[in-house]
Amino acid sequence: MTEIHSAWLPPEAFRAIGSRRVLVAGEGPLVETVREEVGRACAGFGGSLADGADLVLATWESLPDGARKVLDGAEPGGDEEFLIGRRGGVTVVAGGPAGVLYGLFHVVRMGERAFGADFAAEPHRPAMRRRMLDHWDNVDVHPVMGQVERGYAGGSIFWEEGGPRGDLERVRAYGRLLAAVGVNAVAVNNVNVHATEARLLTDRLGDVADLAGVLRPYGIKVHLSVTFAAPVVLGGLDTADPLDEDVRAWWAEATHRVYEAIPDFGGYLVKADSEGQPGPFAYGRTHADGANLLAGVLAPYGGVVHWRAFVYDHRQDWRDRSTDRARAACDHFAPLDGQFAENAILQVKHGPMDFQVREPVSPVIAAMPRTRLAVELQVTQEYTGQQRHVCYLAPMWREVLGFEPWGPGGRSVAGVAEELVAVSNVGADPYWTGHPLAQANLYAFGRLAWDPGLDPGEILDEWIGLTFPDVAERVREPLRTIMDGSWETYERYTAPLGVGFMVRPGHHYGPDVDGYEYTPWGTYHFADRDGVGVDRTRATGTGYTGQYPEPWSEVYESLERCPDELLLFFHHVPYGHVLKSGKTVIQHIYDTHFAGAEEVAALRPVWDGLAGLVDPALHARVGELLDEQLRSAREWRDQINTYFFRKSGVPDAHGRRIH
Ligand code: GCV
Repeated sequence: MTEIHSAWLPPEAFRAIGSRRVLVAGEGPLVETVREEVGRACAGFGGSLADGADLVLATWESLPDGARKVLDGAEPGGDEEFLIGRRGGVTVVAGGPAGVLYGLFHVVRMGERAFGADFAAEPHRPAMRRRMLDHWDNVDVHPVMGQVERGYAGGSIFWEEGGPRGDLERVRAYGRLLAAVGVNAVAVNNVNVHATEARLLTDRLGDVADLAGVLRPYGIKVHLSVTFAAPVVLGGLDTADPLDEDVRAWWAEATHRVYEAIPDFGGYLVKADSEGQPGPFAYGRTHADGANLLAGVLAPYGGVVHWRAFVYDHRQDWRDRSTDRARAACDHFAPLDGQFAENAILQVKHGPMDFQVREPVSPVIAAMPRTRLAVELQVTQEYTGQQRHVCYLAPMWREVLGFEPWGPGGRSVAGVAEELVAVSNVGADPYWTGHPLAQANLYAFGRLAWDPGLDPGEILDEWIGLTFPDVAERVREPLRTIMDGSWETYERYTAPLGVGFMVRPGHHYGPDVDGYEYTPWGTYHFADRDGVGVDRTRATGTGYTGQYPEPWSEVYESLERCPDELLLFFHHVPYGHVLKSGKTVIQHIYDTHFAGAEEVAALRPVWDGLAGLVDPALHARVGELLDEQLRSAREWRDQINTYFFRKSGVPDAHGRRIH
């Protein structure tokens, strides 16, 4: 067992509730969880769980008449919705069972404000129907990827060396943290499904049921990544053809057994025909055929299949300039719009490539109006510093969710997507996330999935207030300084102007400008002595810009109109090309890389100033990581600047040291 860090739910965060007289009314496991939480808080802070003179937390059916009046006769909404209001010294929260749970944590976030001046009843409901974390956790330790693929926080909280980790207390604590930010679904194994993991669907199902049992009281459903080849590798059939009757019967039987073991099982998650995973292409079938097979067997039980759109050729020839990985998802899936079953959800990475620090929004999001979509984010920091660098990602996610694919005033990504999914950054590390400050990313993901309109700075403030309740006012400004702009700082010292992928192949940490340039992965920058960038225009390039509706198809096509930060994603330009900022591309590269590394150097003294305010072990951990971040940022600065200086021969206008 590892020590469990309280993250954003330290006992102190419950003081306002725990020092009051609280009534919890209603039945069922979720309301029981609320009762337990309030009971524990009251035991700690002198309140009582009984009469509700200060706070009522109740399901609609159990709401006492007096309390109902406080809510001004508002009508009940869905299971996850709640209303909160305050009148005459009583705060009332009422909703469906999940709504009461979310309402409790809302009151925790409000703290004393929940018990101050009266306020009229306000409804709260999640913007996204499903708010889900995908764990890329392996049951067996994978020889290359380890226990958790792209995991930077130690082992898995679910699995260890071939079996369940067995620390269900930790899983329960995880569920509690997730419920507090509104997450309601978790996929418990890697989308790359290897031999042992495949068996979670059959003879190892009991291990999944154990996790479901622990997460259920927090309103979290368990989902499972399955291999499309399961009928062959587990069932002994000679085909996994989605249109074959025996294949369908096998999946139907397997799914029936899953629901016998886990009646509220969420569904399957599938990575098919992608990076070596099996899929319907082997049988000449489409991805809609594949997804609909699984949707069909899940439908009787209310389950869903999440089918990933991350499909591209990872064995392409770098000499072939016509193949463009960015195009692949749209090329594969847009023609299938309207063909997916009602309970099939297409899970689309937010950008067309792979979670780079800066990408345009995936064109798939606008291209499939008749398909249910989940947008996938990456909380685990594969390409954003691997939880050794501070990189608060909420500002990036907010931009993605607020992007309007049909132009200003049109629907936003948040309005198109039904669900928000993210790859979790959690592991067996005592701080959950390796870097203690990376907890803020997990927190922000849940909050944005609930309300994509939230301001990232306010989310950060909220997280600071909950995580460091005793010293919040003293640590707030320093933490804002360190975290608020950290995504843009990270962008400055890594790959420039949206070009992406200048990381070391394989592990993806640290710079390697040409690391992927001559590989089959389709991630190129095409730098030569004259210029850099990928021509994705319709006029002279791969035609990718044509996958967007107007106005973006025109904006991105145009060298003049394309936003600076995405210039090299869409265009190949000479080093002397002048950006909207007035700088040349080469000078921009030098300036941002010097600036980014300097910004990182300024963080350590700010953090040092928090010594004595935060837990010493946490203080030491972050200090060490900031040192590594600075070392790495300088390495990035020097490799990128040197590379482009040597290619271009253009000196830095300010004569700074380039090697
Ligand atoms: C789980 C990237 C990562 C892989 C990951 C893949 C995916 O390529 O590097 O580790 O595989 O994305 O999203 O499926």
